[in-house]
Amino acid sequence: MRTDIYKIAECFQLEGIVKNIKPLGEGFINDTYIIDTEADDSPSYLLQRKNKNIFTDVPAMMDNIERVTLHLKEKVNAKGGDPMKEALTVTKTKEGALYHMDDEGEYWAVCLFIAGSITYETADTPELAFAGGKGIGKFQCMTSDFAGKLTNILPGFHDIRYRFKQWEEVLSKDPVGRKKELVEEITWIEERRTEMLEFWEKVEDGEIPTRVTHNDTKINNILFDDKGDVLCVIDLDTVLSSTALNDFGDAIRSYTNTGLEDDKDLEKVTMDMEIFEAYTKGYLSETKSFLTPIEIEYLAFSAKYITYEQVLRFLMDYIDGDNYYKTKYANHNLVRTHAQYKLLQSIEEQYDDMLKVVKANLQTD
Ligand code: GN1
Ligand code: MG
Repeated sequence: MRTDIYKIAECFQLEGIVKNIKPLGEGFINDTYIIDTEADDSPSYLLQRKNKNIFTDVPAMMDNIERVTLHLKEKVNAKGGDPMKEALTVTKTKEGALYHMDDEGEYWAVCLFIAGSITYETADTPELAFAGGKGIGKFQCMTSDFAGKLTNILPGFHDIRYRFKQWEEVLSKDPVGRKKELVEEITWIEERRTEMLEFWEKVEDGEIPTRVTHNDTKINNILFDDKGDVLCVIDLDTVLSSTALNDFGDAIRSYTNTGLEDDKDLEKVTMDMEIFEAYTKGYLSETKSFLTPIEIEYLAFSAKYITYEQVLRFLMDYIDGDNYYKTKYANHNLVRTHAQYKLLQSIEEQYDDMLKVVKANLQTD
């Protein structure tokens, strides 16, 4: 293990001498390590083994990331900001490539660790939620004039029509015989199918515009400085061209949950209205000048849409025999399904108030 990971790090253009490499975090998808270097003034780096089962075109993914980060750096430069802190920097291999493929065909990539940056696992104060909303809002504002075309490396990612296709296949195969115990859960999905498809049709026919989207807008994908201001958005693996609403909805799904994504105690899981309000305020402060009326109209709905999709994805993976998400115990994906469904219900109950909050935050200050 030691030699392998150190050998891989050596393939990249790192400043300074590598001191140690340690695993970092518990992502469901990639394996992440932090590389510390000897000298005090040489930077640390993040090394990741990209999950090639999920990211089936890592070269295209890295190319998307490089193009978006270069665009962000231009914007930061134009404002007189610090492009090394306010945008992610991809560290190339010694051969100048954006990734390294090891002897086993695994893909590795490195980016600069932004010194002094702080991350939070949960957005438990309105101030933090406001800052997070501003962070994603800024990202979307800075990329709103991105002219290039991003490769769609995750076809159908937040596309509910595509998810229903996967859903039907999994249900008809029922590979591990779990379907029979899930009559109620399957109804949760089916009774909302039309509502979700009606929304997605507006994206398909272009009524809802397509922009650069991040697609994983949890608070721990935002770096803050020591004053609590947003530096930049990280984990750009899933940058795609899609609707900005996905990013808003996914942030609400993760920020506002008063419980855990896999909470066994469903009493703890609700949508926190105060956090919703703060995130929306922060987000709209950066985006209301360019979002179109239909995007604003569907902002609150996107929280239902993405949370519903997550219920569907966890349940589908459970029926499929747990092949997509890493699980820690036998029915982990079912526990996740129930917890996300409880969150969805809480969003549905508070939906009218959510619409009011969006409206109230559109006024120009
Ligand atoms: C996955 O591994 P992580 O937390 O970055 C997933 C997201 C899900 C999330 C659920 C590429 O993200 O879409 O919402 O788990 N990413 C991918 O926690 O499928
Ligand atoms: Mg991610």
